[in-house]
This record gives sequence, structure tokens and C-alpha cells, in this order.
Amino acid sequence: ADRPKTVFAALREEIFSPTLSFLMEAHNGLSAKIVEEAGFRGIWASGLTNSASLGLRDSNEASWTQVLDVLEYMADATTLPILVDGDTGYGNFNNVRRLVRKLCERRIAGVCIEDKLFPKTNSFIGEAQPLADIEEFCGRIKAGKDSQTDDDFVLVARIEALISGRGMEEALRRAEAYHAAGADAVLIHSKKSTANEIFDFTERWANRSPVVIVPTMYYATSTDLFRQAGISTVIWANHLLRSSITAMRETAKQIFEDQSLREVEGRVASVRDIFAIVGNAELEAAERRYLPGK
Ligand code: SPV
Ligand code: MG
Repeated sequence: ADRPKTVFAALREEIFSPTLSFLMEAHNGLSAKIVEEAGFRGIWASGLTNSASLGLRDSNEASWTQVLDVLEYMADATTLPILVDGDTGYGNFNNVRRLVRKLCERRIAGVCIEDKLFPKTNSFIGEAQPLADIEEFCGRIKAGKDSQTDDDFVLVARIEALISGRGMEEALRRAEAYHAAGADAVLIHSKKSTANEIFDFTERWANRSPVVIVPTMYYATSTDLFRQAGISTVIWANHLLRSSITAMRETAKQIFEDQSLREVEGRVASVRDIFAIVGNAELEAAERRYLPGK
């Protein structure tokens, strides 16, 4: 009999399949459910939006175990595989080892670590952020891969060389080193408004390993061009948090001004909708089964 696919195998399939895959950002159990409801096949647990949803900056202000707690709610809330933004791995090789073991225990299907230093700063802040030494970062990758307790766990190595202004040769040198160290895929990041440097990279990298991208800044580039470039996976990195900020602001402003709910009722999700999303129907069925007199 076919055994159900694990979340680890599901993420590995998204990353290694020849068709373009999409991971949608989520930052808690509810947003994870909404990603699944929309039809996506995988989730990006963003560091930026997870931090922001806690009211914190994307600077490792939340501890890694606080992030892990959020991830546990997300994994419980969805059947989809989750690729977590593991920032720099929260330290050196030893921190990465413990992180990967704990992610595997909680059925988090993969981690992305970036070649910077702890505490990290968001890639879109400032210029020329310091990068990790290549050999030291390769140690983090090897340690992570050696620590996974499921064979299908995915480790993505994120290259910040283009963002930090080190150029294409440095980006390719790092991609090669991270691939050789055992990374399953590389994430090439860019903060340009066009995807030219991404396509230069993919052409020269020639799919020696799958390539993951985050087109937050080059959002106007057609998805068909990503497909043609042979990219494995696109991450829509922060758009559920951003849309919720817009919606929450509008609602808060309206209720504040009106001192009444009349205008907003009908424009916001109903209370019944909340019950449906979190699965109250299942609880009612369980009560009929387990609670006397129901
Ligand atoms: C995140 O979503 O936290 C990311 C992507 O790491 S970025 O904000 O583009 O660095
Ligand atoms: Mg991040």
C-alpha cells in the first residue's frame, strides 16, 4: 500500500521537480491555513514576517526557540510542507546542528540559511552587509545536513553576494562551494528592481543544483521568464503579512472614526468564518463521539 507522502518528501519534490514551484509566506497557524486554502503546495515561514507579527525587527530579536514555537503552530495548522527561513542558522555550525534536529522533530520540511553573521539584518536594509567566510559557512551547511533525521529534509543555502555588492563571480564561487558542501539548493537573492542579475546567475549556474528566488523587489518580472530560466522555486515572501497590515489599518481607522461597527460588518470575515477556518465542525463531531449526552 502507498504510504502517505511525508512533508519532507513533499518539499523535496517541489524543489527538485522540473516545473516551477511556489512557496507562499505565512507567519502563524492562521496564515498557514489560508495559504493551504488558496491552493498552494508549500509555505515559506519568513523571518521578516514572523518577527513583525510579534512586533519585532528582523534582527534575531525573537530567539530561535520562540521562532520554533511559532513553527510548531504552523505545522499543526496545515498539511503543507514548510520551508523555514532559518536566518544565519542562529550562530555557528553547532547552533545549526541543534536547529535542524529540532526542525525535523517538529515536521518542518526544510530550512534556508543565509551566508551572513548573527545577529542578522534584513537584506533590504543598508549596503555591503558583512558576509560569512565561505569555509565557515560551508561548515554550517555540512553540520546541518549531517544532523537531519529525515533523508528528505531540504537545506537551502542562500547567497547574499549580489545584495552586498560583491558581484557575480563571488556569487557563483559561493554557489559552487555551498553545493559541494551538500546544500540541496541555492537561493540567489537580489534587491534590484529588475531580474537581470538573477538571469545572469541562472544562465551561468546552469542548474547544477535547483535555484530558489525571492522576487520581492523585482516583482514586475513575468513569472514565465522565471520558468524559462529553469528556476525551481519562487518564494512570495511577505505578502500575507503586508495585506493584513493594510486590511487591519483600514478596519481600525473606520471603527475609530465611526465609533460603530455598522460600516465594517460585511466587509470583514464573519465570526462563522473564523469557526470554519479553525475547524469547529471537527470538534462538534468529536463531542458527539466522546462527550456523554451530546
Ligand atoms: C524573509 O522573508 O524573511 C526573507 C526574504 O528572508 S527577505 O526579506 O527578502 O530577505
Ligand atoms: Mg529573512
